[in-house]
Amino acid sequence: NVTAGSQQELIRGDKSDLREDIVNPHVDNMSILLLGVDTRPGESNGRTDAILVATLNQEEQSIILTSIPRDSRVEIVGRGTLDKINHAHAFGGIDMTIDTVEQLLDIPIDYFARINFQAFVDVVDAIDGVEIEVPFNFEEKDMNNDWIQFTEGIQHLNGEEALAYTRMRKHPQGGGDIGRGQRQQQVLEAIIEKGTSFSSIARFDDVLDAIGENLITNLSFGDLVSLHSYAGNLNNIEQLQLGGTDLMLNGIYYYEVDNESILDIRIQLKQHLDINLTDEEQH
Ligand code: C30
Repeated sequence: NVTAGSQQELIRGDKSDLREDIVNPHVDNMSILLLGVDTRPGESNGRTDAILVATLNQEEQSIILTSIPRDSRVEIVGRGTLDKINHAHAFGGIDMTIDTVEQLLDIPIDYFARINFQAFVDVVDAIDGVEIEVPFNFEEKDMNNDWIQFTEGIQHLNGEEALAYTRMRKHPQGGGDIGRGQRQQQVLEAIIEKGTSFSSIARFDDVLDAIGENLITNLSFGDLVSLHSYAGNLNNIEQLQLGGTDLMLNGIYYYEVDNESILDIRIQLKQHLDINLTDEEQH
């Protein structure tokens, strides 16, 4: 089994506790937790500032990208406390993050891919950049703290530019962290669509080699190859956001996720994964 990036097994093993059988990425509907961490070269662990769940439906050939705001106040599974969801990664790594996301959305998380800044830059550069519709003029810093200027309109972004675009949070028109989550979805969609344009598996192998330890995943190389061909027949990518409100508690900012929105997203994702709804969800 050829490895992709750095392989990491989960403590729970290959199968989510919410699954009867192991999921085969070549034929089954499945979910992938995509995590972007803010580690700079030489640093370990880091904070999961980008948290997205991708669900894939084989029959429809569709993907839903659900963005989970990093400040969402949820129960951290294994600690039993209400805290920001991105603290799960600091306390218990990917395992605790997956358990927490599974409880929040009530769906199995079958696979994960965690990347840092450098891997993100490498992925985007490996596909020769992405086309992004920039909504307004702004500037943001790159990894070396140099300013990058963004101009409204459809722009071609290289890896460094795409990273700065997905990090931008403080511009008055940018919608804060929620707007940032939408920009991450926008860029991910562009990556997935563009990713289909490089067809050679050898090239794909080079890309993964370059990313090396900056990508940590429990997907095998074969799984990634099958995802790549899946992307080639893709009909539709939909984006969902968790609704909620700002909350200040003891001087700390949280995003209080709206219960109706959670219920609504659970239903949509279960239907997309072809998982039975609970009695409550059916009514
Ligand atoms: C089939 C499919 C769907 C996938 C196949 C699998 C693969 C390989 C997919 C590849 C793509 C993946 C896995 C993507 C993961 C998700 C994404 C979109 C990641 C994006 C980039 C990334 C690696 C991490 C995200 C980093 C983010 C959003 C922010 C970190 C601000 C501080 C205090 C200030 C600071 C200020 C800014 C920009 N910064 O950046 O700078 O730490 O952000 O908000 O914490 O910091 O606030 O005030 O000090 O300057 O304003 P940050 P901050």
